[in-house]
Amino acid sequence: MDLMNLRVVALGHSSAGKSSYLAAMFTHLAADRKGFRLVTPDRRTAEELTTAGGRLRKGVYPPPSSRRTELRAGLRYGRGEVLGFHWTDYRGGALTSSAADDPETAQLLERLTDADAVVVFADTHRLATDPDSHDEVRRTVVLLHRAVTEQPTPLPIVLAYTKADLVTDPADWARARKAMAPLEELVAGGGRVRGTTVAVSCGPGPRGVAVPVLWCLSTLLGHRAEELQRRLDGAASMVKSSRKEANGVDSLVSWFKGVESAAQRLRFWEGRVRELKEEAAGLRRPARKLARLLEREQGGTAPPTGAPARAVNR
Ligand SMILES: Nc1nc2c(ncn2[C@@H]2O[C@H](COP(=O)(O)OP(=O)(O)OP(=O)(O)O)[C@@H](O)[C@H]2O)c(=O)[nH]1
Ligand SMILES: [Mg+2]
Repeated sequence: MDLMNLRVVALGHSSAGKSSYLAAMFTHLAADRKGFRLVTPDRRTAEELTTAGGRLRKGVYPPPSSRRTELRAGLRYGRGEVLGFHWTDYRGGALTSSAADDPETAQLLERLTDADAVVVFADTHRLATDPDSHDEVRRTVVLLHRAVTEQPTPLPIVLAYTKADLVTDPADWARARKAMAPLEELVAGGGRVRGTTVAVSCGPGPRGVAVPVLWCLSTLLGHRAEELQRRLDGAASMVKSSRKEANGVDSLVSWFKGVESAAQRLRFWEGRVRELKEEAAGLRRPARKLARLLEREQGGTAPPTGAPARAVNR
């Protein structure tokens, strides 16, 4: 995993709200959020997204495009860039056609197996009102299962219920979440997945827009910190064993045989421990702050449980 080149794949059917989300999310995070800020090297993309984001806040949505949306962005903390990621969204058709018929589907399958994180966009309103949308859920679950089992580390997956502002009736939420039950199980199941669910609204009074991307980035930063700790433990044990073996006789014998001596190994591993400690120390503060920002952004964004109002027995 390369923290500066993370690959985030967005999945969602046509008109699920992927492009609106990207504009709302970018606009929200391009402003300073507790010391973090999203930046993109591509000035034109930044302008387009913030213009679209400004229109969204006035209730003007982008026209449905069915075009793939991409974004390369970096997350800054203070003046340093902590993470860099590449966001690619896949339109609906790629989810339902077969890899043999559609090159975009074949590419999606490939991208999913080497994705560092996945965000699934589900149109809450459509799920509650259109039974046809339920088949697409099954297809997405199959694709994700495949991606998850081929991943070396647990995969961050966010299930984003979009257009949450349109769904106010708890019974509609109950229907939508029932349709998504297989995905919710996958996301909540732990094991090979680090998942969460969030209700997102992109229009005036945006809600939950930072959660999908921050969840992915914060989880991946945590993975990297764990990986560094494992490497550090390994290097420290090499230092210990080389130190035990390093003595005058070993140096002489090694020199004579023309092999690396324990003293040389010791110097190498001591250097490695220093490097790893430095890297781990550099990540610690941003990782803690990012987790705190995520927690703040996540407040009140859990999708309603949709439990129908219970009749009161007297
Ligand atoms: N009320 C409401 N409508 C939304 C929201 N997000 C998207 N929409 C509506 O859904 C339509 C499609 O949204 P897009 O963001 O273009 O969806 P998409 O997933 O990018 O669609 P394709 O690119 O065609 O696959 C918009 O034109 C809006 O009408 C939201 O948060 N609230
Ligand atoms: Mg789009």
